[in-house]
Parts: sequence; C-alpha cells; structure tokens
Amino acid sequence: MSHKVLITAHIFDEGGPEAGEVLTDAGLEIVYPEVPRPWGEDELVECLVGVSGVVAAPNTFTDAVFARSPEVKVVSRWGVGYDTIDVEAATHHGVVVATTPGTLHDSVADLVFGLMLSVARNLSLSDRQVRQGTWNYRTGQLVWGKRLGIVGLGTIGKAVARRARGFNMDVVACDVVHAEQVAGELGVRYVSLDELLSTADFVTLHANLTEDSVGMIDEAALRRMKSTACLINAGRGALVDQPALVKALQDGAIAGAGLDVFEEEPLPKGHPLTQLDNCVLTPHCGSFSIETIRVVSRLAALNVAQVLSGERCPCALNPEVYDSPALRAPLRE
Ligand code: 8YV
Repeated sequence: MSHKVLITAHIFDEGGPEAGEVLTDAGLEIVYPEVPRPWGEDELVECLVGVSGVVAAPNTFTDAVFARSPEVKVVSRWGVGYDTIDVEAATHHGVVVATTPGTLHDSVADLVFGLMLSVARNLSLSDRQVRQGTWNYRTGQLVWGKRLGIVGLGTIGKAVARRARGFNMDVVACDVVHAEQVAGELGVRYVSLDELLSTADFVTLHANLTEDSVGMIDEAALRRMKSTACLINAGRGALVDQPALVKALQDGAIAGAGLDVFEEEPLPKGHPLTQLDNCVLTPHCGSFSIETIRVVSRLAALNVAQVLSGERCPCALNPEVYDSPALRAPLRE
C-alpha cells in the first residue's frame, strides 16, 4: 500500500507538475485536505488520518497533533519559517521536520523592494485614485541613497542588502550573530537595534519569530524611529505590536509601512490598517513568484520522498531524530 502525502500548501501545484511527480515517482499518493478551513487542532488531526507525510503551509503542529496523528512520519514545510511547528515535540514523537532552505530569499527580497518603493512613492494609493478618476499628485520620498536598516541579516536579509547596493543605500543591520566577512562584502555595517531604529530611513524585518523576538517592534521601538521613516515587514506579523503600529501610522510617528505579514492572517476585513493611506498591504505573498514556487515545491516534495523512502533528509531541522528509537520512518541501511 502506498503512503499518502497530504498537501496543505495550496501553492504547491502552481509551479507545474514536476513537484507532484517527485512524489508520484517515489510511489507516493498525493491527497488534498477535505476538511474546510480554518483548522484548529481537531480539524488538522482529522486531515492527517491515514497520512504519512505532509507538504505543509504554516499549520500549527503541536505536541498533541503529533501524538494524535501516529501515522505522520514527516512534515515538510513549504518555506523556511517553522515557528508554527513544535520541532522538539516532533523529535519526541519520531517525526522528521524539514524546510526548504535557500529557496525563496530572492522572491522575498524583490517584494521588500516593491513594498519599499510603493510606500515611498504612494504607488498603491495613487493606483486606486487614478482608477477612480482622481488625478492627485502625492509627494513621495527617495529610496535612492537612503539608509536601510535590516533587522536580521540571514539569507533573506542578505538578499535585500544585495539589492540595496543598486539603490546606493547606506545599509546597516543588527542580528544576534555577526557574520562580519559576508557583511563586509555586502557593504553592510552592524549596529545596535537602537541605532538602527533611530537612524534608518527604511527598516525591514527579517528576524526569525522566537520567544525573544515576538513584539520586538513595540510602541517604544516605533517611537525611536524617525518620523520620516517607513517600516517594511515581510517576515512575521508577530514581530510587530500591530495596535502600536496602527497608532504610530495614525499619529505620524512614522511615515509609512509596507506589510506582507500580519498578527492574524488573513488580515480581518475592515482592520484598522486597511483604513490607512500610508501603508501598503499584501497577502503574505513574498515567496509567490513562479520561479520560486517551482523550486520550493520541488524541494518540499523531495524532503517527503526521501524520508518515506528510508533516506536521510539533508533539510531535516531535527537530524537527531534519526538516532531516536521513536523514529517513525526507519532508515533504509
Ligand atoms: C511562505 C514564509 O510562503 O517560508 C516562509 O516561512 O513565510 C513564506 O515564504 C508562507 O509561509 C506560505 O506557505
């Protein structure tokens, strides 16, 4: 009997048939969720009945979900963020958790520049007005030559820094670890978060969402920013205290925001952010370029195929699971 692989990442098939073929060529059967969203724990567990592997959207995989879904052997995140997965619990239950590292930074970095330019020059507001017949000039500001502050100089942060050179930007960054050599090659200078916030014209967030970083851009942080500055967030919504951001945008404490991610997704209809002209909102689509979808889907599928064929998965976040007697998909020696 072939193993079933559940696809909850709705974008998986959009890059063409190749990613699905990685699974079917490995003798796996692709299935799609039949339970309507939104999914709490019970709904997700229901979707996982009879399922051995998952190509996963940011669904919440808790200890209880792993315990109640004993057939699941591998969860492969379509993407790089795994803040919705309890990896320690997965290891305890013998489940391999994998992501698709190094696949989506260019797509997200492109979107960051799109948001930055759009906020700086009021592009989406102008577009709405022109469509409504209003020919209204809005004064914007330059991106060229400005100071860019990158919070989190990981793979995506570095891709943003590379683009910033073409805009003659002065790039500063802060991070918990310093990669001085790479930063030097990219012309990036490490500064404290305080200095970054108080001097940057554009602040872009690329830190992982952890217990330490949740709400890091709070009211005090927003107050430290220049009143002419713009905040860009294509990382995780919960890095920002959203009510505080709404207030900062309403009061003019900062000039604008470009947001691809939110505390609650989808952003509820009529949310205060949707009433503000000085922010640009997109639906968590940073990695949704056709080239990137192809690469991410393929790697996400490969992770599942490897685990279910008894191979070691190089993208496993918890390789220690291979030494555990609880391992649900034994290695083929
Ligand atoms: C994904 C992301 O597109 O990789 C991530 O962590 O946030 C995005 O790039 C998103 O999670 C949809 O699956």
